[in-house]
Formats: sequence, C-alpha cells, structure tokens
Amino acid sequence: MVSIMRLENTLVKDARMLSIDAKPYAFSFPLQHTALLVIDMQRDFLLAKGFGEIQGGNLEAVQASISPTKQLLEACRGAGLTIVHTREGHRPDLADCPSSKLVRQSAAPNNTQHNLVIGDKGELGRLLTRGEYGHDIVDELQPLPGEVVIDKPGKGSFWNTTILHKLKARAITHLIVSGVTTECCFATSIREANDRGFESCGIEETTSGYNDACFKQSSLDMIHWSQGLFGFISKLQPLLDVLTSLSPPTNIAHSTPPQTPPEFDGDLTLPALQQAYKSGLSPVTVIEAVYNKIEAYHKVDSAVWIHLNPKEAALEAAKALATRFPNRTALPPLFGIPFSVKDSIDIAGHPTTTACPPLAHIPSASAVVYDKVIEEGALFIGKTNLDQLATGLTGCRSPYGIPHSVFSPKYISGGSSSGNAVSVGAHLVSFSLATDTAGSGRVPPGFNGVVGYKPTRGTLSFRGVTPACLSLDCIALTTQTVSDARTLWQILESHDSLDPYSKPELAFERHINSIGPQATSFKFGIPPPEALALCSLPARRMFNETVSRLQKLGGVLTPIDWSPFQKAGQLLYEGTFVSERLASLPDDFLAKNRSALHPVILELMDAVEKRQSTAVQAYRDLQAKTLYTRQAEQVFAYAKEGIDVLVVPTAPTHWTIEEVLADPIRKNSVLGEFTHCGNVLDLCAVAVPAGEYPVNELSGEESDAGKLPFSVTFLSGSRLDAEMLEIARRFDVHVREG
Ligand code: TIU
Repeated sequence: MVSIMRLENTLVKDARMLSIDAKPYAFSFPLQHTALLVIDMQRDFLLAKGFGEIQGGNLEAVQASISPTKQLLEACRGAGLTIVHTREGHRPDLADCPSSKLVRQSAAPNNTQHNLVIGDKGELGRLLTRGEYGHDIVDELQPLPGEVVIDKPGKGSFWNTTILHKLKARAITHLIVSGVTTECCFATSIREANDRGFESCGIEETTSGYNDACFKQSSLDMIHWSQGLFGFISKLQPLLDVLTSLSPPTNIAHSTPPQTPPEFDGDLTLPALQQAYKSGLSPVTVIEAVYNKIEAYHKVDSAVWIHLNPKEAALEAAKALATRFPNRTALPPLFGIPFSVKDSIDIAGHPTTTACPPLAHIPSASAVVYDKVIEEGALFIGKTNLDQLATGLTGCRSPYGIPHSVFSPKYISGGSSSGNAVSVGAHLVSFSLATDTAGSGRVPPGFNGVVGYKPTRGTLSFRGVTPACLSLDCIALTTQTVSDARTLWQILESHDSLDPYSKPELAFERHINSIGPQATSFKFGIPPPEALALCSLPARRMFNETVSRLQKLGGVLTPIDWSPFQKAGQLLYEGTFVSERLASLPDDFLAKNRSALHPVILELMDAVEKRQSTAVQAYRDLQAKTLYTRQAEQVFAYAKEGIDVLVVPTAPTHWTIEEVLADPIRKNSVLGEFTHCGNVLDLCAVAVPAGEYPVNELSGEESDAGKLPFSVTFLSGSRLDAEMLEIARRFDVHVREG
C-alpha cells in the first residue's frame, strides 16, 4: 500500500494529470506524456482540385475543420505538448503504393469519378505524391521546427511508418487526435493506436469527412461505444479550457520576446537554453560566456581540448544563426546549443587526430551526426581529447595530456571519451558527440557526474568516424540529463544506407502501457553479489542505495541469468575480437609508427599481434557472441520473467591517475567489468549520475577532502532504447530532486 502511494506521488509529480469531459467518461491524460496527432491536413484533402475532391466531392465540412484545428494546435503548442503531423502519400516512384490502392476505385464498373489516380498529375501537382504542393499541409497548420512529421503510405498512421517508435521515444502514452477524414484516416489511426496501447481522445470539431451527414457521428460513436471500445471523444472547448488555464512558463512559447533580452544564467541544459532563446537571449551572449568558461577551466585542466574552434569563428556562426532564424517562436530544437566533438569524429576543414598524430588528417566531409546537429542549429565549440585510437577506459593514454575528473585533479576522467565528459561535466558545453565500443561513452560520464548514452548500435550513422573496432563501434551522447540525451537521440537517429552497419529504420515494437500501475512499474535485474564484489566499498554502498531508489520508483527487483553478460564482456579483450582494432589500420601501421604511438597502446597492440589468433578461434568467438546475444535476449524477453532494464554500476571503482599510470592495463580492464558486454550483445545503455560520496571513503585518507561521483548504467535489449530511457529519465529526475 505504501509503495503504491509512493508510486502515485511520483507519478503526479512527474506528470501533471489533466482531465476533460468526454464520452464514454472523462478523459484523463498526463500532460508530459500526451501528444497531439494532426492527421492529413493536406492541401490534397482540403483544397479544391486535390485528391479529396476526386475521392469525395464535398469539401465544405473538411475545410470547416481547419479553423478549430488551428485553435487546438495553438493551445497544444502553448501547453508544450509533443505535436505530430501526418501526411498520406507515396514515393514519386509509387514503390510504396499497393496496387489495390492504385486501381480499386477507378476499376469500378461505372466509374466517372476516379479519372485521375494516385501519382497522376492534377492541378495541385501529382496526386498524393511526396514532394508535391498538394501533398503538403495547408498553410494555416504548417508544422513548426522540431515538430514530428510522419509520411504514411496507408490510411492508418502506424502502418509502415516510424510513428510508434517516435511516440515511444518521447514517452508518449496518450493521444489527442484531430484531422481528416473522420471515416478514413482518423478512425483507422485511433484503432491502430488502441492496439498499440495508447489512450486516445478524438476532438469532435477538429475532424470531419467527405460525407459527414452519414458517417461522422457513427464513426465517432464507434470509437467510444461499449464504454470505450477504442477510446474517447470530446468536444474542443473543454480541452481548450484546460490547456489554456495552465500556468506559465509553458505558455511562454507564444509570448512576444521582451524588449530587454534576458541575461544568460549559465544553465546549459537543452530546455533551459531553448526557453531562454525563445525569450530573446542572443546566442552570441552564450558563446561569449562559453569561451570565458573554457579559458578559466584551462587553468584547472589544460588537457580537455585537442582543437578549439577559434572564438571568432564560433561568434560568426552564432551571429549567422540568429540571422538564419529571426522568428524566436519557430526555432530549430538545437538553436544556439554549444557542443563539443570527440576528436575521432570528422568535421570538414578541421583536423581529426584520434589522439594519434600519424593518423591526423583534415577531412573534406563531416560525420553525418555532426552535420545533423549543425542543421538543427547547434554551435560547434571544439574537438576533445581521447585515449589514443579510442582504445582505453582511463583517459590516461593520450599524447595531448591527461584530463582529470571534474570532481578532483587526482582522479581520472575515464576514457576513451575523456575530453567529451569533462567538457560537459565542467559545464563548458551542453552536449558532446562521443563514441562507445567497450564503454568509452559510459565510463567517462560516470567519472564526471554527467549522462552517457549509447544507443543501440546501427541506429545512428557512424559514417565519418575513425573506427576503433568497426563492428562494435557506435556513437555515444554525453549530456547533463537523460532527457537531453533523449532529445538528441531523436534528432540523430536515422537509417544511413551508406553505413554498412546501419540497422533498418522499422523494427517490431512492443505495445506501451498507458494507464494503471503497469504504466510506471518496471522490472529490473542486477549483477549477482560475486560480480559486485569487484566494486569498491563506496561503490557497493551507493549501488545498494540505487536499488532502494529504483524500488521506490516502482522497480521490481527480478532475478536474472548474469552469465551471458559476464561471458560476452570477457570475449571483448580476452578473445580474438581485440584483433579488429588492428583491422582498420594499414597492415604495416604498427611497425611504421612505433615511436609515434602511446607506450600503453603500443604494448596492447604488440600483445594482440603476438597472440597470432587464428581464423578458427575468431569463428568460435563469433559463435559464442551469437549464443550469448540470444541468451541475453531471453533476459529482456517480453515474458513474465523478462526484465525491462539491467542496472549495473557504471564502473566498479574510481582510480587515481597515479594508480593507473603505475599499472595501466590491469587498472583499465577492471573499469570495463560492467560495460564491455554492451556492444557485443547489441544492447543499448545509459550511464546516469547516482549521487556522490566523500573521497576519503574510497581513499581511506582522512585528509582527502571533496566528493566523487557515483554512476549507474541502465542496459536493455537491442532497440529497447525508448523504454530504457524513460526509466532512466525518471531515476535521473528523482536523484536530482533528492
Ligand atoms: N476519405 C479518404 O479517401 N481519405 C483518405 O484517403 N485519407 C484520409 O482520410 N486522410
């Protein structure tokens, strides 16, 4: 009973519940988890001479729905809801158009109506064809930057689209539905949403069809019939009343920028900067502040950056951005957000070193992920230090110096993405683009009090990055909060046909739990005591506290089989896979560059060569990897005993720089105990700050002042990122709010 009450309290705090009069009974929805779905408000369906006129003739009713839909859209934008627009239509080559859809209606024996079919040239362009004027949304309801637009080939919004994935990625469980036509795409979409676990409420005045007299009422009645067969139906006014009554700052999106621009308060998290920019803050002010901080931090740690973008260049970019987006109510999601980049990721015209001078070059094209964040308005600050060849978890293997933890000059920053994590942890930038092969995107964030997210491999393009171990590499995101990591993930995620390891865009997705205790309770597993024995005393204490915290958040501790995770981790360095680190380098690279390599990297690579691993051994390892991957899938299976997330300490302990320098290889391998398995088993993972402990609890030296960060990593199965991130986000918020 107590735990249910606690759960409900967390729910209420986390997600404000609103309620409106509806049929068959009041529709209650958590603001933070609700999206507005605007279906197919395209010129083709609403304007004369489009596809709709051929289909149904009477456009009066559908046109009358534009104005109420605009009211609804503005109220939802003002309340900060996720907005999703859909457009029905097909690729210009019609490859995604089934023949039935193309032919059936025009094949009717006494057809006089369907003389033009999909793809034929009409007065608004080719009918229902992507890229044509008629296919786009009417002027009044045009999407704003950052709003989701789903191009769908079917009547339903879910068939052959990424909508379910995008809604889950934003932790949406409830939908407010509008659009045309009631009998067709509106009704089909609500039925599809119902099967996927959503709670939907259709808004009467914001939907209509070509035959309202006969169909509209029955279509709506079918949705709420039998005490809510598919969902809810409400009038517009009650919803407008509740949304517009919400207090600012959620309504600030539509307020006029004040005459005096706000001061920059130093908060670099995405929502804080987005809000400040909407209120008129200049990106130039932020860039000035960022460079001042970088200069000051250089005195604390001079090993963070390998290449800083000249301040003048960053200021120019900030000014150009302000000119490119003069309308502060329609800014792209990363407008003016400062970021750093691991120096193994290419940026055209800037050197890439991978902390290995013999590999240094100036690329002519940028990595796909870099281009995407720039496209969305982010501002590049500099390239950060890393363990040479992105090989290592310590941050002590670079010819450009040893960055230290932002918590203490004695303690390591972690690697290989050392500079990334320090640049975010020291609040020099909002986020950093990193990589993760064996834990490089998780351990450094863990040692610097920030978030490190490694999406499922192949869901973000890896093109334009120097590989460490290509078949296991992936992009990782370093941020202040899980919520920021999730926002970036959604901007960056897409299939890249030129990246051979890129996964297909569409995958089977589980249903969501939108209501009841299942919506917030989850099952989690942890490593067995034998595995945790490797941890330092404070790490064990903090991990136990994490388990209690998760239980307070609705987590149910569930026993698991740890062996696939442990064995997969061992495969990475104790087997043949480490040879792949040599595979991307020229055959004679080691021999030719011995003097230019970091001594620890040289020792490692020499050891790999000396092993003379055979093809037979490599195949055995590949077979073992496949077996452990299947076994791990069972742990996360969609079954009663399956868990939602595996929770582990990000690293077993936090070494001093001195300790690592004295024993560089063994100290490094300890750090990977809980990260190595991640990419071998095709998992997703996110490292999240989980409190701090006194340095002397670890060192045993009374005189050691200060604190060190503790971090836990949430892991889940391939492509279960959305589910994992939402649990991690709730944990993150809980820790921050104490
Ligand atoms: N009525 C009709 O033909 N509609 C469609 O094809 N699409 C939508 O309803 N959007």
